[in-house]
Amino acid sequence: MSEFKLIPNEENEAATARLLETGAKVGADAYQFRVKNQTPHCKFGEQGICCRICSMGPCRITPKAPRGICGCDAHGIVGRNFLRFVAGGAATHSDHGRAICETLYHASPDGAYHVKDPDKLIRIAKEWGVETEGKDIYDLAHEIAYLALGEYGKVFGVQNWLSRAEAHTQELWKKADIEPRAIDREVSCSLHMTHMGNSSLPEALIRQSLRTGLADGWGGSMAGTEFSDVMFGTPKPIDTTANLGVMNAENVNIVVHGHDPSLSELVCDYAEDPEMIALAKEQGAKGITVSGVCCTSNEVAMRRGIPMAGNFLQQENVVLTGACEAIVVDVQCIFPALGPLSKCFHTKFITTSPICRMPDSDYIEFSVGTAAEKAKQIVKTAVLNFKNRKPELVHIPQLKSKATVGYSLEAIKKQLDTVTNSQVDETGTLKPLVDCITSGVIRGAVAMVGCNNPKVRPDSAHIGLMKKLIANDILIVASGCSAQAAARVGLMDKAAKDLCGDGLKRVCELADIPPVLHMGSCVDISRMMVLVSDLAKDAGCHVSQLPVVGCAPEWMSEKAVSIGNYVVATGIDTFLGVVPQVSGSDQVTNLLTGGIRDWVEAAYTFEPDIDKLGDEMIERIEEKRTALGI
Ligand code: BF8
Ligand code: SF4
Repeated sequence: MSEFKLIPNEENEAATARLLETGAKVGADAYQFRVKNQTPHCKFGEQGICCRICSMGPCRITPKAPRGICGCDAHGIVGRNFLRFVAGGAATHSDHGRAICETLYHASPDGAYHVKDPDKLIRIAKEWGVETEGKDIYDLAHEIAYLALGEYGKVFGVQNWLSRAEAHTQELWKKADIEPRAIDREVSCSLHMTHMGNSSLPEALIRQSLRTGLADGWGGSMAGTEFSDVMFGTPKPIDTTANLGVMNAENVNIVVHGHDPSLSELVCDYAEDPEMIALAKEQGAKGITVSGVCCTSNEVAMRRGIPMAGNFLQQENVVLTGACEAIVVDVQCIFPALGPLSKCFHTKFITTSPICRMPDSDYIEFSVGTAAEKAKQIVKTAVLNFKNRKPELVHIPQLKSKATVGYSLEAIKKQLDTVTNSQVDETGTLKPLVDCITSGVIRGAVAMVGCNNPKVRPDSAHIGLMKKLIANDILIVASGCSAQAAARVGLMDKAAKDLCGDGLKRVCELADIPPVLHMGSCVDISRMMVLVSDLAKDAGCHVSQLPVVGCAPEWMSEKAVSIGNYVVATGIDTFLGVVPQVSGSDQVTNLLTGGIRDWVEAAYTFEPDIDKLGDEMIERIEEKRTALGI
């Protein structure tokens, strides 16, 4: 029997409880207390039947008041609220992607940002029909970045990257009239459709939700992923560590948090600068440790092996260690609570983006032109803050797991290639994976994604489901906070193969991979879309026929629902453990959980009982195998 053990949930929870004791000493607030104040939640909000899009309202639907003042019924209100939610998520991911394109547009050999993966840039240029012959790589980068920025407001036509999808998927999109046009247009059109006095027909609202989701996944998020790879390198398998124990009590601790690697990459660079390390030593520290929270952590872990301190619901914990000199944030998923919380400690809460301004923070605006100087200023601020630490408040839970991360699509194909020694072209093949699935050695795959959420015992659904799935020979690709949940407990340790069924275990051994593959941040779910499309092409079937499903058991953000929409619209059944705020309309619920299957050959399952959710996923995978005759 194997000695390998995951860190149990109880140990993580005990660590949090111990940190909250430190918090109590300094009068710190924490999400656990705020949840209590906010519970029970407003029933109208939970069901999606409160409308406040015009000032005749707010209107709330009850049996006695079945229509708002304008006459809109529950189905229209729920559908509009859902579409606005999706538009918020698509806008957020896509604007992140736009920032990456802008950074690439300004990349230069002697500037702060470079082209680290010229091959990938050339591949994209060829895909987009741009001449590459004899062009300086930076000229090409600027040309492609300009074209990519144009995708946000393109006058006519649909997103360039739709052509990466399997042919049948593209046909479905055309037939359902959900091919995304300009990214900004889809977001804008969603807001237009949901303005007072426009659409209240659920079918039209949900159709636009799918289209807007696709503008994210096959547009804005894909730009974020692809051009981050071009600038910072396409991830390859790399070893790192995860959980709060990656922080080091003897070092200056800088925690990077947010989503845009343009900031965190440079912070990591300067943290390695001998001048900064010498300064840290002068302050009495032994060195500098950078660790990450949320998706920015995924970005720098995958490309540089920077340790992962935790996911979304760990962000307050890193400050509660009393050993965090600076928590440096860019955009998205950042608790405004970090401002007041950091004031209870010596921690500097450094905001950097005009998109994310918060009270009680030190604002050091970061932009492409001043990136190097600002990154240095941030690192220096953290280092000089070491002497303000209060040793009596320092407690870092000694929990740490090993993890191998960085499985981009390119890396997965390469890894498979090393197993089979097959002759592959530069873009590789997934045929060995197809063979494993066809033969039944692996039953299928699940994309585990999304946040954690206090409505679910944090991370328990992610971990419980992953354990169940790998024991059933189902391979997992993970991203975002789900990936970090896995890494924190040890599921990305290659030794976790011992928790798999015999088939998956053998594959992990042969391919030298962990059973849960870290594919990156949430924008990197675009990698998964290309993965399933290529898998379908290599298997000679449609995406919707593959024994593959998606799952976000603890999701919380608008971005997560935008993701859900493009995953479903790509033909992948998607399982949610937190029910979206649509239960006030059976018409909208029925569309999402069934009706949209007529358009995209996939739909949602909402199931808060996590055990059942797991069973239903396994059942779906087996149904698909049976239908394929494998
Ligand atoms: O984009 S998984 S909590 S960190 S929204 Fe946020 Fe959710 Fe984490 Fe990354 Ni994604
Ligand atoms: Fe009420 Fe209609 Fe205005 Fe919504 S749009 S707040 S339902 S009057």
